[in-house]
Amino acid sequence: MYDLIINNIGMLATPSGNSPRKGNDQKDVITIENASIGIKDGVVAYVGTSPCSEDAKTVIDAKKCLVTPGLVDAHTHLVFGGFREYEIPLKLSGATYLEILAAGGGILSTVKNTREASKDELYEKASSFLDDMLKHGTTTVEAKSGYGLNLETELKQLEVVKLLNEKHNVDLVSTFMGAHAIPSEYKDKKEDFIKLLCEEIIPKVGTLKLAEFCDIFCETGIFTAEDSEVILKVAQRYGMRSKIHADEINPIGGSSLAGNIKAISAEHLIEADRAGMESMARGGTIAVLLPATSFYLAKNFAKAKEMISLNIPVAIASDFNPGSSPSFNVQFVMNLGYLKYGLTPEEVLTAVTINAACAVGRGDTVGTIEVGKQADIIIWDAPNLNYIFYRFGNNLVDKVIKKGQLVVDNKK
Ligand code: IZC
Ligand code: ZN
Repeated sequence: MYDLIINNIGMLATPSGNSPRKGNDQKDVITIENASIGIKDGVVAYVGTSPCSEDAKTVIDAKKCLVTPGLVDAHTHLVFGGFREYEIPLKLSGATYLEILAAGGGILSTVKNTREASKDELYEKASSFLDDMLKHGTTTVEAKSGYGLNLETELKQLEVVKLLNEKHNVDLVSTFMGAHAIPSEYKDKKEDFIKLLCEEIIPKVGTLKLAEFCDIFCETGIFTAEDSEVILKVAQRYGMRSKIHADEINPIGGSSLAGNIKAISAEHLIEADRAGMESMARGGTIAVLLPATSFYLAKNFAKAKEMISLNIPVAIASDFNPGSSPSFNVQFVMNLGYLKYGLTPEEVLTAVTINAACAVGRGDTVGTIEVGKQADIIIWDAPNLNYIFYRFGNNLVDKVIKKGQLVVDNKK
């Protein structure tokens, strides 16, 4: 007796296993026609071609449509105050992302808004984003802090993530990113800010167990690769695994460092060079690529195919944030993965499911549809996998099942 059965699946498409898929294995997606799935206690209990005939509390007819694992968004800055549409005229008059930041705008304007917002306001705002993300098929979301840049507001952001994880249907994974910018009160005193991070904020976040990962913005004018190593090593001592925003605008050593310290992931990598990629391949670091940011900032696109050819597992995520990627639509970044990186639909599906899950330490529980895995499943308004890359710009998700419960029914 299952709790939920999905019958009449036209095409089930899923990667397999619990580990990041690299090289030729990135495109190794299993497809089953005329499939059925049985779910018990929130977990997949049967996958195969014979229709589940047993009684179940709920039976869903997939009407010959595509079914995939729920999407994992491995890189977001979910919790923030305010928005930044005021930057549009600045950008139109030629100001770059780093120039807006250097003038006290960009991240620093979001820091001001996030410091001023109450915990309840931040919670309600992020919770409504998660509602919409779920309707677009996203069932697990990584969320970075980094709009506090002081103890009080970093903790406020991380506590909001913790609460959302307890209350919302979407699963959250928490990353501490206090090293996201130099706050204005530490302008020209970067060393003092690093001291604050290492001696006060990281120990507190670690002791309170508010984050699984520590990330840092390794970029010109922000943190060098040397700063990054110091900060990430302190965070490691407090149990946080390393992630790095690397080579987004300028390649200053972030990807090489990521491989050297065996970071779980390096993210962006728009300008990563061959040496950096080779270091990542040696270190087993997952590339988390963010094509909506390239699109929105009118920058180059990361060399995803080269990374796959070097046996680096590639994940793709939204980078949802109020500045460089104000969209959380993972379907759109999937489209860009095909159109701009030149990846196959199978490589992209792997990038937003199992590889993304592994990039946030969830490869054992989500990212594939297999017996024993958490039942996070999308029924698409699409007959096959190619179709969702073809009909770009539309929400093609019909239903979402999260931990075995039907939580989204977009056509109802
Ligand atoms: O708020 O601009 N790149 N951090 C690094 C961001 C983008 C988020 C932001
Ligand atoms: Zn980011």
